[in-house]
Amino acid sequence: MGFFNKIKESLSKTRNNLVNKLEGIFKFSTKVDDETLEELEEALITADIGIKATENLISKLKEKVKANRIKDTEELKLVLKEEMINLFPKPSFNLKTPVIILIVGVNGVGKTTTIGKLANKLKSEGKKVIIAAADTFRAAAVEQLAIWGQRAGVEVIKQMEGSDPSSVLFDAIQAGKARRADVIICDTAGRLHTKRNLMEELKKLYRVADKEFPEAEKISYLVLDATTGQNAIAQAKIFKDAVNVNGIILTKLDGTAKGGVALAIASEMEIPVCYIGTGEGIEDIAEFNPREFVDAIFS
Ligand SMILES: Nc1nc2c(ncn2[C@@H]2O[C@H](COP(=O)(O)OP(=O)(O)OP(=O)(O)O)[C@@H](O)[C@H]2O)c(=O)[nH]1
Ligand SMILES: [Mg+2]
Repeated sequence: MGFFNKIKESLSKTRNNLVNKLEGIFKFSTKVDDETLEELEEALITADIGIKATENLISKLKEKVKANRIKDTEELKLVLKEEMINLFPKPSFNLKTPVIILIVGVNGVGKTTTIGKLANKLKSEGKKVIIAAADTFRAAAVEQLAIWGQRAGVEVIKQMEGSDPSSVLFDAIQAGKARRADVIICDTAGRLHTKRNLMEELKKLYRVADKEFPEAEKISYLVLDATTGQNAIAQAKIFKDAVNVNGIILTKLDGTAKGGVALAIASEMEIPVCYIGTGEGIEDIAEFNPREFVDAIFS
């Protein structure tokens, strides 16, 4: 299956959700009037696009309808697509190496799985990758990551369950330097005893990365689960306030009708979505491309 077709397939429920609503609006009339825009606004909000992104889109559409004298709903759809694409901050993919990538997010969103996929992808692009198993809190987390490391053919640096996460990252950095790794990807816990603990722990990992490998680039990706819809935004805000977040990885787009949340994230967080997860397999990750994403929703 081609790359675009795969994204399209994983977005099928999202597409049905949104497109059915749009068809419902456009069914009775192909004429664009105030009522059309009001119904469209409602449809977008209920398609998980969120209030802010929806208001943004509707106000742009109103301007365009007036300026370009848009009377036809087919034309309106095209403008809507373009404005959706414009909502996304541009992701940047010129990963400078060596780089330490911290993967953060609440429990169960897909951090460990994403690390397996990302390690595999970067390795296939010719990068030398090392993984740090710094989720030492959850039982079996290290073992789960070790299996992903095996699948990807990438070394996993680990310690005993319960050991200090920053000490695992420290070890991984030493290993990375010794083996001239391009990329060190660090797993983190999604849950500790309290939220404050978790953020303090993450801050400590950032400090260790800066101190032990100052010449390396540091990137942190926040992993969000698309199936949680608007709740993902709430999570993103908590992380963004506490630690530096450079990009978002939106997982589980397959099998959810809530893919529209990508637009909500784009306009509320002003953090680029960098990758999307489209399944549980090692190949089920793609660099996020706004046009491709919007095309897949509408096609
Ligand atoms: N369908 C689908 N499932 C996914 C995707 N990414 C992850 N999963 C599944 O989500 C579940 C949780 O994934 P993990 O990678 O263990 O999540 P985590 O964030 O590391 O969880 P904790 O370690 O408990 O914090 C697993 O069953 C994964 O297979 C995706 O893109 N699509
Ligand atoms: Mg995990």
